[in-house]
Amino acid sequence: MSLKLYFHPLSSFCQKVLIALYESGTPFEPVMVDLGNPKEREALLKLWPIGKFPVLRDEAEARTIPESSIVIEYLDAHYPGKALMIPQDAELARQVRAQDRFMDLYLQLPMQKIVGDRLRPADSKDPFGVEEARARLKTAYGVIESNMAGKTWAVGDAFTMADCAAAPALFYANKVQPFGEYKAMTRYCERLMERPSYKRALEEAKPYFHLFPQ
Ligand SMILES: N[C@@H](CCC(=O)N[C@@H](CS)C(=O)NCC(=O)O)C(=O)O
Repeated sequence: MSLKLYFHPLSSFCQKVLIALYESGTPFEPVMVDLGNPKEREALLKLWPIGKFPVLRDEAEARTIPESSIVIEYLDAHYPGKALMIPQDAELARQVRAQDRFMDLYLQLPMQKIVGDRLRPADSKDPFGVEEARARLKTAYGVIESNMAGKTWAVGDAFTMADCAAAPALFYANKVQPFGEYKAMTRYCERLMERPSYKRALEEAKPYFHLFPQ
């Protein structure tokens, strides 16, 4: 098989790409990476020295593609399946990319900061950084709440890369900082969790949920 996805089922950025792959139905070989396993970590670092996943390897073209959004762009451009995650209309595509950046930078990253802090040793915590992350999440929640009022998906009428990014980011963000009164965002998250592509990614992540620091 030409496409290999280096990933872990629990990882939110990996789930973002899995959703796109399940939406398009593009065949790929999943290569699960346990970062706690020195050999597997080494293999990932060889592919992508930054050591973060997901990473897509296209053996047929001898190309290595890191970065979740770029992987989705690559799949749409080179292996289009039954659904495109980036619309062909240039203005809609811009809106999708803008929402995708928003979900990654202002939801995923602060959520990761809070989760990451829970995994730090007791004498290396960063309470100031965590407070900053919580404030950023609250602001992001307000923005999403107004964006999602009266809407089904983040941009236009179709499910796009913006929704791929939003699904795992919202799922985990709600665990570290519950949505509370944000009704439109709560309903959006529920819709995302019912979407078959994300349902499948979540099912596959379930065996690893115990690794998520509560
Ligand atoms: N900007 C990257 C972020 C990827 C990322 O942060 N992945 C996390 C898992 S969700 C990771 O690899 N963490 C392991 C580490 O940082 O060592 C993307 O969009 O793919």
